Amino acid sequence: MKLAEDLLAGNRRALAKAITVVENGTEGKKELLAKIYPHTGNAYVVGITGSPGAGKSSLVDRLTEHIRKHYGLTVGIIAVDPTSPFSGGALLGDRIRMQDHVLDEGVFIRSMGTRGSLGGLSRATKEVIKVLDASGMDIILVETVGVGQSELDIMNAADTTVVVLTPGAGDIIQTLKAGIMEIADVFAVNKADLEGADRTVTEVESMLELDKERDWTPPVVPVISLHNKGLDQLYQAILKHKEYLTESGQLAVHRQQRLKSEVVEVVLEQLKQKITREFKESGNFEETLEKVVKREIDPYQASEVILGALIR
Ligand SMILES: Nc1nc2c(ncn2[C@@H]2O[C@H](COP(=O)(O)OP(=O)(O)OP(=O)(O)O)[C@@H](O)[C@H]2O)c(=O)[nH]1
Ligand SMILES: [Mg+2]
Repeated sequence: MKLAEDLLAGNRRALAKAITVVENGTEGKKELLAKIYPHTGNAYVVGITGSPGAGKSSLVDRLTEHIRKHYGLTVGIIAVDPTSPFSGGALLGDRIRMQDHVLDEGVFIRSMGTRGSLGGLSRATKEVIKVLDASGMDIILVETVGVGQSELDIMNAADTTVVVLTPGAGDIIQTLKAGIMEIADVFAVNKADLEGADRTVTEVESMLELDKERDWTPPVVPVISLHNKGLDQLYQAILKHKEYLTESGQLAVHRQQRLKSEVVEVVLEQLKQKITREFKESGNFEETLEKVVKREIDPYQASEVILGALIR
């Protein structure tokens, strides 16, 4: 398969095309994923999440530049926007901010919208991660706004999760409500040029102190994306977490667990597709549904008829 070969050789156009193929589920997706899969597992995936407007995109942009300049590593960026129906090269806001990277061969940016299904978005994100990984990206940054379950699912694909907060108690409360406080491996208090940043750092630190059970205490790093401040401290905190995961053996364990549950996810997804397909093709299914409507059989009995037909 030429696309897979070109991608593995590091060709950028092939990379862009491959992402479109896995995202749209077009023909060749399964073959492509099968070909590239043995070449995945090398990239380190960092999730960046936080409330709307916390400065995630700015931070991803600045951090990418920092990593390129000082460490020479290649960086793949996936900006996931669950509120946007659009996918493709880059969304407008990101395009403006990220234009500096356009000429940098070591950076690849891709924005993803929902295209109708939130669950599908998290699946597609995981596949785009594999494509970037196989293309040889050293680090993959996944930005998503932390507001709901599907975003939590997306962050589940990350080795290290950075939660971005801003000064002021309101942001901590919002983050707590969204359930993303507990998924943080590292906290970045962005916009530390604004008033109250020190207090926010202290507040988060004392919250973390209450939980003495954990053997990794997330560092809280003040950052000013706007002025390129704190970027190396943040990067070092990410590396430290990576080192902790590696040395404790958890990195391997987490990755294995993720892959195993991914298989279940894919099986369920395929089953769903198969059922939907058969529903459309077979009159029997319609008949079964009608029986439920007429209260001749109940939904459980109907599901047994349908599942029975599937494994026939
Ligand atoms: N004062 C200050 N403003 C910042 C800083 N970083 C980002 N901003 C501003 O915060 C606003 C939001 O930044 P974004 O990077 O778009 O935030 P985001 O979290 O990606 O936003 P969404 O993706 O829409 O949720 C912009 O106006 C930025 O200029 C900072 O360090 N200090
Ligand atoms: Mg953003």
